[in-house]
Amino acid sequence: MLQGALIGCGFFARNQMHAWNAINGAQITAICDSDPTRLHEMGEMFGIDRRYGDAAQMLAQGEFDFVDIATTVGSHRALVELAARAGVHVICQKPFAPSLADARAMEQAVAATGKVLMIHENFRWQSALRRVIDLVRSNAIGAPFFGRVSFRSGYDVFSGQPYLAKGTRFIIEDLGIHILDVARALFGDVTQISATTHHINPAIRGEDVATMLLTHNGGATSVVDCSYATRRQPETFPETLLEIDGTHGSLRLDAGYRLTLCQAGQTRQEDLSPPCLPWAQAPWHNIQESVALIQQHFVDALRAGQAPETCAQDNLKTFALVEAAYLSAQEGRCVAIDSL
Ligand code: NAD
Ligand code: 89V
Repeated sequence: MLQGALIGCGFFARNQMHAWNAINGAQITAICDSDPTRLHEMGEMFGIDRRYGDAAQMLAQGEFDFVDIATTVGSHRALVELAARAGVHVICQKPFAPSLADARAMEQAVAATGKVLMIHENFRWQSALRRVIDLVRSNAIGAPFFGRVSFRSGYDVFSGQPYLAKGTRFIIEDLGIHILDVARALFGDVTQISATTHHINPAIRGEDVATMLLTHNGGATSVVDCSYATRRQPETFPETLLEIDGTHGSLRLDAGYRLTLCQAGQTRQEDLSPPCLPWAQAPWHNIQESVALIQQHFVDALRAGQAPETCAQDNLKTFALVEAAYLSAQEGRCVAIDSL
């Protein structure tokens, strides 16, 4: 049984702790938060007695195989480098880092120890999206030449995550990063990107709408569009909707997790509604299920000695798209990814 320690006992970490409780092959035996109230609440909720206000002190006491970093992005580099010095595997929440240079340094720090750094990039593990990724990868519609990966909502994310309203960057860094990663999972790596952004909600600082055009290595073109300024019915938070055209068919993932697959002249529909795990709550159950799936994937990969799908080396490519999208929107030009 792998022994893990959690750093960061905030809004999202509760999902991670619920998920760890049901993971085969790993358990969380200590927790850390610099905020004593949050540390106490999490410790009581999950019956964890080893509690620390300081991550260095926790790691110095050892006995861990991995750490799960569930803090916001500003602390990721320092905590990942601390974990590297302690010689443990790391699973770290998205966004990877404040900058590409930080992300590259973090990747190198852990790689030098021979341990694994995986970014908790969970959207590609949502069961509805995973079904479509598997279909595309198994050539069910031939070679994809067009894709739209779309997340549009008016849901109030700021009440649960107030920091999202305060940063100069918002939707590409926080949510677009997931949607760009899904585009990579579906269509492969990206050679160039063009982006526009809008700032609609006056109560927040950053951009809340982004529209991105991607050219993929394999030849597909995709549109990745994200909005938290869209008043729509049905409200689809937090669903990612898909339109994919391939040389031999097409796929649509519409609101309500409804899949339509057209192949070989036939049309088939599937209900891809995710399960609502016992500790989950709609509408977040879709994301919560993916947390359980990605954490199991992390443990399975460690035990098999294999690189997890969203290992640091892989997630650097998604993170580069975030940086490139901001550069493109700022300078009004298409950005080649290998120029970063
Ligand atoms: P939060 O602010 O609610 O919680 C972060 C916690 O970390 C706080 O309790 C804070 O006191 C603690 N912390 C910060 N620095 C620390 C340090 N150096 N040592 C110990 N404790 C420290 O944030 P959140 O909303 O839970 O978000 C955390 C991360 O999860 C973010 O990176 C966010 O983007 C990500 N997130 C991911 C998803 C997803 O679906 N993957 C969803 C929501 C949030
Ligand atoms: O997944 C996330 O990173 C969240 C949310 C879904 C609200 O954008 O911050």
